Amino acid sequence: MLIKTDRDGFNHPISSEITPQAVYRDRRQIMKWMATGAAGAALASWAGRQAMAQQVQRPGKLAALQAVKSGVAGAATMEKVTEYKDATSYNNFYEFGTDKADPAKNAHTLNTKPWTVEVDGLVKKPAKYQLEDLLKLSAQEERIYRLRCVEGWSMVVPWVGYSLAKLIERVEPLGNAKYVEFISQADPKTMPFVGSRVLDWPYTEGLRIDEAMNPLALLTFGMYGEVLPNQNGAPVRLVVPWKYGFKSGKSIVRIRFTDKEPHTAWNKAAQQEYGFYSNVNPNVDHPRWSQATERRIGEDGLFAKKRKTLMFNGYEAQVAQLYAGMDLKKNF
Ligand SMILES: Nc1nc2c(c(=O)[nH]1)N[C@H]1C(S)=C(S)[C@@H](COP(=O)(O)O)O[C@H]1N2
Ligand SMILES: [Mo]
Repeated sequence: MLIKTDRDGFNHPISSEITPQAVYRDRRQIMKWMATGAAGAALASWAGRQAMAQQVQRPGKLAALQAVKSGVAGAATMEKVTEYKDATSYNNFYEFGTDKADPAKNAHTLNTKPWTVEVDGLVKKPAKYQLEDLLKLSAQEERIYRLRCVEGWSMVVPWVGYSLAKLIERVEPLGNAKYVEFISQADPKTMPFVGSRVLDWPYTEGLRIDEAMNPLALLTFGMYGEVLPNQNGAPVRLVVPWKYGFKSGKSIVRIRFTDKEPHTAWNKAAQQEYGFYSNVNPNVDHPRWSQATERRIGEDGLFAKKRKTLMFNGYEAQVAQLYAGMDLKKNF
């Protein structure tokens, strides 16, 4: 099979790779079936990779969001996908409360229609995108990424979206644009905890422009083959898989290009605890706890053995070069 890779590392999937929603199967079932078959080990492992690449069962709760399998390097971890019910009931979305169960309980008030994302600042072509137009800007890809929260839990989710780089290229950043700021919706009428004093609203996050251009940084519209549930940041969020979860802003309404490092919500709330970079790094402790291990939600019970956290959350091969020569203890 021939896949063309362009200079940015994007692979353009051919049509036969488009995953029909109907063929999603449970991975364990397929593995069991393969173990009892007569297939040779090599064939089984090849088939296993194919099977795991499309293991996701569509939950059937929200509108379907068709996607092609991503060809971006590192975009499909082989790990077991977190159950939909776990990924959608244990969340951080402080606009809807600080308890992990709050977003699932409260985020039904979020109003996602209509939704506009303003892209402005140091760009040649600033624009206001209606969600529908943003969705159409590039083909939707499925990417199975780990996401690790700074508090120590992690999950593996089949996200649907496209590289943020596609949008960035479209608006043509000016030469002095060095950073990208992501601003979340802050509507006290529909978000009950906006106005509470835990954070400075709106929730803001930021990336250096070369980080934002890395093909792994995903502008995300869906998960598990469907549009995002409100508690996971509908209708559009970021997923930056090599950074702690809080860098992945939810329900984004504005993307702004700047020449100065943007202030970020968590950095403003606790400067010594949350730096601008916030790369997943098992060797750099949070001031109040170790970051060396993690628990997978839904899978690891409270007393189960924890798993080792990987450098850059396992995406070292794809992103380490962004930080060459930087002291990652200082730039935490
Ligand atoms: N607007 C907004 N975005 C946010 C947050 C938030 O409170 N508000 N929490 C962050 C944190 S701390 C994490 S771990 C992830 C959680 O994403 P998930 O609920 O899809 O797991 O969202 C991030 N994005
Ligand atoms: Mo988090």
